[in-house]
Amino acid sequence: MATEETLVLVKPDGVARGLTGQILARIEAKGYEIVDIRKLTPGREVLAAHYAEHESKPFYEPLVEFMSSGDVVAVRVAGHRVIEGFRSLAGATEPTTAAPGTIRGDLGRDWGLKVQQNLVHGSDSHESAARELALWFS
Ligand code: DAT
Ligand code: MG
Repeated sequence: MATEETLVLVKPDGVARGLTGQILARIEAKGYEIVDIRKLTPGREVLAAHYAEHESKPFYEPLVEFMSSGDVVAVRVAGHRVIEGFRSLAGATEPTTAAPGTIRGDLGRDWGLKVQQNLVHGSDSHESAARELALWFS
């Protein structure tokens, strides 16, 4: 059986705040493997494809604007049940209520903006992981 893989993004807030290393360290400390990694400022095209499910939502424009505002670090991470495992490491979407011990709970906060800046993205299913890895590592 092939090892499961997920896409992790350290978002522009994480990169700008100098938290990339801490976030990668948590992934490695958990025992997952960093298979590939790249730093880039994503264009609207990749973000529109990445966030297609949110197109009709009120936070969509602010989300695309935020995600294209600076460098992100895209990471291909491997391990048994890593999709679910990284979502657990990341914590809930809202950093205010994300559990302490999680990346968003420990390192994130609400800045009162139109979009939540919550440091990381992690694929939410096998289908999303396959689609997103193809998008960011093609
Ligand atoms: P997640 O990143 O936890 O999978 P999501 O896919 O529902 O969350 O949303 C994508 C991103 O959009 C999320 O990380 C932060 C932002 N976001 C989601 N819901 C929001 C809301 N109600 N208000 C502001 N920003 C939101
Ligand atoms: Mg999501």
